[in-house]
Amino acid sequence: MKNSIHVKDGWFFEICNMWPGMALSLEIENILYDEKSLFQHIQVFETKNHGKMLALDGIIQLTESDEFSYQEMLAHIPLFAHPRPETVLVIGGGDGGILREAGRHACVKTMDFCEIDEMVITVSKQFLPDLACGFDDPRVNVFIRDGAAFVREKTGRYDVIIVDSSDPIGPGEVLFKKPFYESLKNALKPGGIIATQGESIFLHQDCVTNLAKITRDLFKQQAYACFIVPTYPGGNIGVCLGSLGPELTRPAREIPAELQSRLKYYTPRVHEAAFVLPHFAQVMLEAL
Ligand code: SPD
Repeated sequence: MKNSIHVKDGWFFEICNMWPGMALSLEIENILYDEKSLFQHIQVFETKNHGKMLALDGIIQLTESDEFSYQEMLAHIPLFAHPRPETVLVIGGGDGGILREAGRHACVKTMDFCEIDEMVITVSKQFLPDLACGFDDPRVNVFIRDGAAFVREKTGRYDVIIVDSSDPIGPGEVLFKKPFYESLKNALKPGGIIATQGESIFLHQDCVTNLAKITRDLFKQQAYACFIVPTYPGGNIGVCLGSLGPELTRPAREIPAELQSRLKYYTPRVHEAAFVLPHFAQVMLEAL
């Protein structure tokens, strides 16, 4: 097994100053990939019990055992809240999982995809084919660029924009700032919706309240949903949403039975339930 700063005695440790005093560990069997790209340290592990795992700069992005929860919720909440999403932009998420989910919507005609780090796509195609299959969809147009710069150039172009960022440290930092959200809003068609990776309501309260404030200032409607992902710190993560029109907290369309049968986490009831927050979080976000 190759040496890595995040691996000791056969265990991977996610240790990050965003959640001081705790670590998340998974037992691993092998390091399949361990290289630095121009932007970040990319690692793929074979874990003992959770399938393959992708980590960027030592932070778990996904494991094969529970990735469905994150990809389905980040993609299907905004896509089902929109009455007819035809043009979609996905920023970040070079593994392809969000594209895989967005592609399940027959009404979607084009999916622009912008990722700063081409090596994440290459590595995912090699090691994570069940996610990277998202790139096989002929409706996908791939742009290898800084997502903030890409979206700045677009006006009134998209029905739904999904931002699958890493944490606000390193290349993802700019994706948590107000100017980026102003660009996202400007890139939406009338009635459009944005959904962004919203960190944990338990562990990253400054980040969550900051995103809620930004979206509240800019959008007609704003909401925060949270859900379970066992292999993220605290076992949960959220989505921050802004809408120029449609109600966010319930689906605007029925889910086709065939599509529902292929999903493991998202249902219309789970969509609505994800916005029902614990009391401390409700108070925190209402106090803004
Ligand atoms: N704290 C980790 C957040 C990871 C968000 N991005 C995951 C990428 C999966 N498509």
